[in-house]
Amino acid sequence: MAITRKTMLGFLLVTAMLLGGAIGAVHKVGDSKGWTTIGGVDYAKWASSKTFQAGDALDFQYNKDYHDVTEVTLQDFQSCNVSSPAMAVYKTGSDMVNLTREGHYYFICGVPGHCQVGQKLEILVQPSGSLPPVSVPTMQPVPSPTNASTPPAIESPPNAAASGSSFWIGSTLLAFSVAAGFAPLI
Ligand SMILES: [Cu+2]
Repeated sequence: MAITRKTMLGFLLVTAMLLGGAIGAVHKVGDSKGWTTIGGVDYAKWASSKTFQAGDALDFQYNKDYHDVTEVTLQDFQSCNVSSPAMAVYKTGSDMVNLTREGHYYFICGVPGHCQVGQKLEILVQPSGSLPPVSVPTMQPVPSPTNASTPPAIESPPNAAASGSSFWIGSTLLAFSVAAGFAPLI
């Protein structure tokens, strides 16, 4: 019982750590307004209100008939230039862009005129904690659950005490019922 609980606790801790490190946060660009030219969304302000880490993702939600997501260089970002080959273009209207590395990312809308009116997003991605390589985080969480699982071993005595007391109560009840059963005979 105690071993099963410890094993499960350790497994959950490791899983949580791996998920936390591998998947990261998803940031919906522009929040409820999405990726648009409508409503004068200030994407620089939006970005400055967030913290981006390697492993996070950007969720671009937009009408694909009117917009796209074009990843460009700093130079093309500053000049709103969509004519040179882009680093990446997303067009589905619901695009998840994984921020796999730290550093700057630059996105603009490739539809003429949209970048100029503010549909442009610069992201600075911070390193994800102190665990950049994939193989290291899988090794490091292992000692923690072992340490963390030491306290739960204390749970065993209370369980034993509980089952002991219930046995005692059971015996007492049995004794009473036996006594009650024999009472008429006495
Ligand atoms: Cu657009």
